[in-house]
Amino acid sequence: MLDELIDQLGNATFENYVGLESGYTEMAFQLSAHVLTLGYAVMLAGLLYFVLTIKTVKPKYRISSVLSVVVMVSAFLLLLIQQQNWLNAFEYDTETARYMLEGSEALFNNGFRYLNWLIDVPMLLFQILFVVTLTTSSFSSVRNQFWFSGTAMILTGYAGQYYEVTNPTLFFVWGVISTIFFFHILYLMKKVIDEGKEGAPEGAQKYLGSIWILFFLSWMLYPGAYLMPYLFGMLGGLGLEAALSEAAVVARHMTYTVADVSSKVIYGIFLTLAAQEMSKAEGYNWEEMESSL
Ligand code: RET
Repeated sequence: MLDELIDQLGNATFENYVGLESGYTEMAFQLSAHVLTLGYAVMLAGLLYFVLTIKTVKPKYRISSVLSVVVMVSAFLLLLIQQQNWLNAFEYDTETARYMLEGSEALFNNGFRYLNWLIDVPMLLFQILFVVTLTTSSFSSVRNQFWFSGTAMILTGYAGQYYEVTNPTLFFVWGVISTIFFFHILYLMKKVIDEGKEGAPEGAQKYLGSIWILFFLSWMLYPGAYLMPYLFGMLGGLGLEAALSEAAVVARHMTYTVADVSSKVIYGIFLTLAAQEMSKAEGYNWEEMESSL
């Protein structure tokens, strides 16, 4: 069955294979559409939060909020397009009562996400450098390494995702190369946070501790979503064919959305909270300034 589908769909991602083979029930299709919509709606709400709270921190910490604004705008636009891509890829067929690939304008591809990461990953990594004070590492060296490994991780993953159905070996080889860069990022981030905690006020230290846990868990979700067809295939015990199910597709959309909201919005909010604590400790107390107006 799979071979026949591969002839028709080539390097398309597995969402299309499900769309051609069995199609999506109303519930799976709408749940996906709604989760994708929630994703970009949260980015617009986050945009307002970061603009409105910018003055609650000392000017030297404000670049962090500015970078969150950049992340929100880019994510809003690309996630909106990602959702449109989902809506345009499948058509409702009254005979089977399924959304099918047949007759659609374009195939579905998660590539918009990857392009969004190309902007957002370096921004999210740079952001923390404007909040913490590094004790031993050099700012520009960490920044350059963040940029290099962040970009390399995404580009190799982007190449790999085209092969998730047609060539599992290539899919995994690109995935492993990408993971090496990912581990480098995790290592650097742990170092940055540990250094940042030294000398930071107690309240800020607590937030920095939470930021590490949030960072680790939310960034781990992305490789999980990349592997989703294989995770479902293993659960089914039948390899890739068993994974061609709408459950795996919905799970991937949900995982990406939870990851996006956590790694961009909640992370940015925690950085703002840490910067507020630091500002207060340095004599910049927004709440008191407000009440004296
Ligand atoms: C890929 C390919 C498979 C291996 C690994 C990956 C990691 C992706 C990550 C993405 C993070 C994105 C963020 C976006 C926020 O805007 C590329 C899926 C390890 C960690 C944080």
